Amino acid sequence: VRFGPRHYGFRTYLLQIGRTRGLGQIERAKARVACISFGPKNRSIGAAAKSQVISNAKNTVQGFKRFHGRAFSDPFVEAEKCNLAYDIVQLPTGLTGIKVKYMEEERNFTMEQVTAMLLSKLKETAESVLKKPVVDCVVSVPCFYTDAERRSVMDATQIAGLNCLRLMNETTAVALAYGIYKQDLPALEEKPRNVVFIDMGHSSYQVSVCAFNRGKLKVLATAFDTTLGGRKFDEVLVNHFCEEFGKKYKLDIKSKIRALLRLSQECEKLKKLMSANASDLPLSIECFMNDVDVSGTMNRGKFLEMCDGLLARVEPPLRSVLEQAKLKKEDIYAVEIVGGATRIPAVKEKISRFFGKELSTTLNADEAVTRGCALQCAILSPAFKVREFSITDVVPYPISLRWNSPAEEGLSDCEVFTKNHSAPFSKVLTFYRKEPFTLEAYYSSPQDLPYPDPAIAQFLVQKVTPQSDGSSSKVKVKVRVNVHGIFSVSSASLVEVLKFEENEEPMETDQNAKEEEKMQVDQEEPHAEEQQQQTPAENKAESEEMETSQAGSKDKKMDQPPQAKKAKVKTSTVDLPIENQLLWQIDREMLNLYIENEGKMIMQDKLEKERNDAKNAVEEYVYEMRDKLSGEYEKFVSEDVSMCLPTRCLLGAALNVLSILSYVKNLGQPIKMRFQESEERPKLFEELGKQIQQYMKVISSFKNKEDQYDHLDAADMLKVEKSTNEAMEWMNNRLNLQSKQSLTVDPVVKAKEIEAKMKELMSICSPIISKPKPKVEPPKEEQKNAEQNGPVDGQGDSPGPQAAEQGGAPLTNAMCCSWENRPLHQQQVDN
Ligand SMILES: *[C@@H]1O[C@H](CO)[C@@H](O)[C@H](O)[C@H]1NC(C)=O
Ligand SMILES: *[C@@H]1O[C@H](CO)[C@@H](O)[C@H](O)[C@H]1NC(C)=O
Ligand SMILES: *[C@@H]1O[C@H](CO)[C@@H](O)[C@H](O)[C@H]1NC(C)=O
Ligand SMILES: *[C@@H]1O[C@H](CO)[C@@H](O)[C@H](O)[C@H]1NC(C)=O
Ligand SMILES: CC(=O)N[C@H]1CO[C@H](CO)[C@@H](O)[C@@H]1O
Repeated sequence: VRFGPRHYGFRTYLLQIGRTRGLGQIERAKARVACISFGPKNRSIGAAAKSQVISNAKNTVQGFKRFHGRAFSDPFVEAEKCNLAYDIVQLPTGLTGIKVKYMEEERNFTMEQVTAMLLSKLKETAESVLKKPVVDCVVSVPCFYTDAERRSVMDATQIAGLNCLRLMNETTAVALAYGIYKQDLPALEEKPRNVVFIDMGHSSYQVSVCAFNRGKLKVLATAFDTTLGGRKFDEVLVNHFCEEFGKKYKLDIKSKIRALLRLSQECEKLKKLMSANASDLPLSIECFMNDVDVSGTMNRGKFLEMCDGLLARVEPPLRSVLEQAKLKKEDIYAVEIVGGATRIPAVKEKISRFFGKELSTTLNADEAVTRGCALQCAILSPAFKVREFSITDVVPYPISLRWNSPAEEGLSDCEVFTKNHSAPFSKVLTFYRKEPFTLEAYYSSPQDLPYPDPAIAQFLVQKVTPQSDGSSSKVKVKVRVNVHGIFSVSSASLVEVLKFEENEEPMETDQNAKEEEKMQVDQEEPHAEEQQQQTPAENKAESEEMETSQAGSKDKKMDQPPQAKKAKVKTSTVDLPIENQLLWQIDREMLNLYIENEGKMIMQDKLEKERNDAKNAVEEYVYEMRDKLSGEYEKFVSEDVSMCLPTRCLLGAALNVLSILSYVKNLGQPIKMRFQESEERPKLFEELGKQIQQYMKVISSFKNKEDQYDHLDAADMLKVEKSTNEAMEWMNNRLNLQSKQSLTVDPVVKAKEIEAKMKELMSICSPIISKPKPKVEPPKEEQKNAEQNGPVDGQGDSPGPQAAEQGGAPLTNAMCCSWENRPLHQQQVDN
């Protein structure tokens, strides 16, 4: 899932296993528009909602991704508020929510709930395409998302009943989509290939530089402008025309949200036209406001002048990634661009000029991110066999811990993850304490943060006690940035020094050996340790362990806390509980409530859809019947049923459509049945007649002692004769009665009965008369037949079943191999 832009919507790829081919194929399912419209009886999600953007403007929400994990008082939210057609509100938690009228009631929804609505719809779409339950997903987010935003998206996936295997940075997803198919990447020991990825989408601009080796990608640096995107370019046009039309037609466009929305839509179209056409282009809207038609013109040159300020913002992130990664322009192998707004010629030109290079567009501009997510999902899912591809990402903002230091009588802090530190990653820190303590995590360079609050969370390490001699205990704390890019204090343990020495159980020695290696770091500095006991606040990063997100290690559950440290000789460790207070975290109880509510809303939509479908069915039925009653059904109508059929307006007012449907069907059904019976009856009687004739012929041939039947048993043939005569009598009788029956009443014999009669006759007669002649000396003709139908020699050229299978699937085998031994060929996926 690309947690994505507004216009191209919420795109999704579904992975399907080609069962017969044993190969994972990426198939594009439906692109979903990230739009939800709330109605009096149901919600519309996706394209259905987009059509209501103007007609139901106040209750149709889109472009809400940016509010995830944001307080209502956030200046960013404040600034966005006036551009929205729908209302946003401050929720009791302080977060931003949306306010809509749904089911005739004012309702406030959290952002997590709104996104969950989209995800639920996606889940449903996926399930109906795959015809099986879908639970796992990979969701992309902008690489600049902070912890609060990431957690908010994670919660949304939970509300939708999905299990998010990984939140993936959009930039990284693009890099994966690029790298996994490349056959010619440098070997592991060679110098990596550096590629810059540039993604300018609807609302933001992200740049990353990645180093590729065979089967491996490492993000070296990322940079971004969180508000530069296609939307800003549209705004320039909108503002221009608001001003121009304001003067020319004396209209205050910004006061009317509908007019503004229509103008925005037109400006977006105009912008796209200008990307392809440099001449003067018109923009005109009929009945725009107060019944006034408006029109104006624009051309690329003029537009570019107006966008000067925006275009100047293209370069800085490019420069930043090179600086951070310590690369020169010559070190860059290729510059790949994706995202809708990179179609703007001036943007492309700026980038190309900066790198002094032609830009590559090997990736699909709109779908590369989703494709990357789909691939990552395949890598993480045990159901697929995909080439190993390891991804190392970077931490975009430095993260520090702060704690109260009793010894120093104040706050101490330490930067645990520097900017562009590898991720996912965990570190173990050691503290010396006598009582529970709190660690406060925060982003340490707030000036770089596109988010107003640098706080991440507070972690209270509980149950810390002094050692038995009263001195400080050693507490090991594990901190990590997980696969989702979310920071946590994942575990803490108290190391107790035991008074006695004892041999460990043999099973544990392996792990102990490792443990001791790490511990030696401490033991090397015994003085320091003593000192630390006096100044308990001292800490140091004692060991660092890289967590690689290996493609091959699907079995490893990355998100699980590491196993508790095993005791080493002379010490034992006790796990300590950690209580965390995350910024803006939804508590479990609320989450459960949201899950329940989403379920209810899904049910309501289903009910409404059923009701609506039934209503349509009634209408369709009634109109079809009306036509036919005066047409082909006319002869079959006994009473004036047409008078009883409800009219369209009656239907409109009908509350219980389902009962109406059954009512009208009761009226219409007999007529329809009579008609259908009268269509089928003659055909079936004809068939039965033919069958009877055939048996009569055999009977007479047998009686004439013809060669062909002289092997048949006389008693059996008597049975055949009896059944055939009986069937003929039955048929004549029914034909006779039916011919006297009026068409306006039910027929004396139904098609089903004729069919049954025929079956009965055949079941008695056919086995008898088709008994094969005993084979004394089979005639030549029969022998030929036997040859053709007999087992086929696999070596031969004859198109036997085996050969057909091979002939039909030479490609299949080739693809199977290629999937298992090397990645899919690009073409296979593009197809
Ligand atoms: C919601 O209901 C309205 C009619 O009540 C219908 O037109 C619309 O298609 C429904 N939306 C969905 C998504 O079923
Ligand atoms: C929605 O939020 C607004 C603003 O906080 C509040 O005034 C209103 O009462 C809330 N409505 C509901 C239905 O909770
Ligand atoms: C550009 O637009 C103008 C005005 O609509 C039109 O006459 C012209 O044919 C277009 N040129 C191209 C290359 O599409
Ligand atoms: C990208 O995602 C990873 C998680 O895989 C996260 O640790 C990292 O901070 C993100 N990187 C950037 C540049 O945002
Ligand atoms: C490991 C690494 O690449 N570190 C770099 C991260 O970015 C800063 C600049 O912001 C560089 O100075 C570091 O060398």
